[in-house]
Order: sequence, then C-alpha cells, then structure tokens
Amino acid sequence: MGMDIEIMKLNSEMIKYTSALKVLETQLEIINDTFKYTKSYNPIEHIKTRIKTVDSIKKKLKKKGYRFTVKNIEEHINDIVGVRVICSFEDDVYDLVDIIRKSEILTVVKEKDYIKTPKPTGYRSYHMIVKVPVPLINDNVEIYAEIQIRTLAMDLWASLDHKLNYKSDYTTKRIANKMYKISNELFKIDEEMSKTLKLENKIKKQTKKK
Ligand code: 0O2
Repeated sequence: MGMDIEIMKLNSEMIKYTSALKVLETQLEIINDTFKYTKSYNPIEHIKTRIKTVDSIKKKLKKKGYRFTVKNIEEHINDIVGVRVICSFEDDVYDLVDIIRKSEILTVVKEKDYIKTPKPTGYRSYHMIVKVPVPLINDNVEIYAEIQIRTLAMDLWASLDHKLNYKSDYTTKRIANKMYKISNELFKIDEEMSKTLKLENKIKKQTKKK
C-alpha cells in the first residue's frame, strides 16, 4: 500500500525528470553544433537518452539500503535522467568533458573517470553528474542527471556486456576474464585509431604548407 502511494507521488514528479531530459538534450545539441566546427569531423557519433524505470529505481534504492520513497529517490538517486554521448576518438571524450565543465547552464557535481581507471569488469566510460536547471510553469527546479561519455569501442563493449550479463556476475571467472581481455583489446584499437588520426592530421598539415 505504502509503495503504491509512493509510485503515485513519483508519477506526478516525473514531469521534472522528463523536462530535465529535454533541457539537457538541447544543451548537448548546442554543444554538438559548436563542437563540430572546432574539428575537421563530427566528434559526436550519437546521443542516447533514457529515464530510469521504476523497477530499476527500486532495485538501486534497495542495493543502497533505502526504502522506496520519493524523498529517498530525490536524495539518493542522481541518475534518473541519463544521457550517453558516443564520441569517435578518446580525445573527443576529454574535449567534451572540458566543454561541459565550462557550461554556464549545467553545473558539474561529480566526475568519475572509468577510462583512466576502468572498473574491474573492464567497463570504460567517463561519468559526470550534472545539475540541470528546469524551468517549470510555476516553479524553477534543479534536477541531477548522469552523462556517460565514451568512444564507439568502449560503447561496443558496454552494450554487449549489458546484453550478455544484465547486472549480475558472469557464471564463471573464465568468462569474466575473457570480457576483461576483450575490453583491453578494444582499448588498444582506440589508441591505434587515435595515433592514426594524429599522424594523418600531421601529414595533412605538412602537405598543405608545401
Ligand atoms: P542502467 O541500466 O544504466 O540504468 P553512485 O552511487 O552513483 O556513485 P553508481 O550509480 O553505481 O554509483 O555509479 P557508476 O558506477 O558511476 O555508474 C553506474 C552506471 O554505469 C550503470 O548504471 C551502468 O550504466 C554503467 N556501468 C557501470 N559498470 C558497468 C559494467 O561493468 N558494465 C556495463 N555494461 N555498464 C556499467 P546502472 O544504474 O547500474 O544501470
């Protein structure tokens, strides 16, 4: 019964989260339009958005040891609004992080660099928690959102990992190790790609000078 009331309360709060997602998406589109002109290619491959499901919110609260209440959601879950930005090269990820840090609209409150320090699973990504200002009709609120930024290769791994083993441990250590190795192989490819891009740009510059 108590949980039903909390679900009803959450439904009426949802407008804040769906609106926050709209504000965040627009900001990222503006950043993308600007970002395009600083590089010779479009550094953002694509952007995916999601609002966390009630089931997923319940699970996360339980894992953290909190009851399912709107108050606990507001205090302890900061990724109901989620955006994933897939970049072409590793440098693009860090350039984008810098642009977001300088935003006058979004305020960065937390950053986790799982590229420099991957998770023990092999997961690589750059995570930012940002505060998004949301102008509602009769109220101005601030909503937390998570931005995950990673390369195509990092996303390839994360997507397949998610499908192979949705949020549970792999059946055997051997499979977990294999996934970890695959992640490292993909990272080597990312590095090779970056080196190739730099070399290509360098040669292009030299031939232009002549
Ligand atoms: P979903 O399905 O994306 O909603 P916090 O309390 O915020 O510090 P949290 O939320 O665990 O701790 O933060 P973290 O570890 O920075 O980010 C969690 C998110 O990163 C997950 O969200 C996944 O999207 C992603 N992630 C982390 N580790 C892995 C991994 O090993 N494999 C894959 N595929 N994704 C991973 P959710 O909420 O768990 O899930």
